[in-house]
Amino acid sequence: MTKSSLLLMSSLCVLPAACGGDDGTLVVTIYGEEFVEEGISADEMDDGWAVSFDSFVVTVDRVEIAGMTISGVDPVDISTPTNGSGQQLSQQDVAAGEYTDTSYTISRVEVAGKATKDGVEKTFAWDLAAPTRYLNCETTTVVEASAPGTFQITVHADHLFYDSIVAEEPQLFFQAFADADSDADGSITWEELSAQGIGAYDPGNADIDNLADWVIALSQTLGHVDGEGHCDVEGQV
Ligand SMILES: [Ca+2]
Repeated sequence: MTKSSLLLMSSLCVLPAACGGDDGTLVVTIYGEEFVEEGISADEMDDGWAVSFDSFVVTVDRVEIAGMTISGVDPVDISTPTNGSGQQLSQQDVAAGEYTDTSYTISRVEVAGKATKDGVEKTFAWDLAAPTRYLNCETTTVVEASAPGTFQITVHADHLFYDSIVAEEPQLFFQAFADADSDADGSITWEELSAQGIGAYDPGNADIDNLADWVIALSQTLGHVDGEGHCDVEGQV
């Protein structure tokens, strides 16, 4: 084989599907880490509230990977314990190769749970329907004929309690949400969040003046890949 033909082959194989190699299995999963499955302990929060989730239902759409678009995925309750494996969204046969430039949409997050501190309990059930596109995700998914590849959408639930949208190392607080329970019936309703200002929370340049819009904005920071991998974010797509 001549040197030039070798070069030609290697350049063609930049696109995995063009390599003509074996197929492998690509599995797409979603995982909420221990924060969703087990809750966020008082030690992990910065104001001593402990948060746990009764349900954390995420609707994923338009997963683009390996030249495919996976749509119509059923919503998944990621609060179901999985011992670290997450839950499967899809399984497909694809050409073996290394895949980058992945993206996906989280179109809805429905979260219900409670927070406790010093014998006080506050419940919440919020429907966060703020479609968010996560793209240019920082990960490489390797699919081999002999070994399946996994692309994990990782949901960082603790971000819902950040005290800043822009800080490098925000703190985790629940007190402002607890204080929003204006009728003191133990349930923090969406109407109560909408009526409450954001206090000392830092919205950066975002035009946010109530806790409902605040938690919507934070819900658009939940999506990651393969643990700590970041993606670019486009809101309201
Ligand atoms: Ca209330």
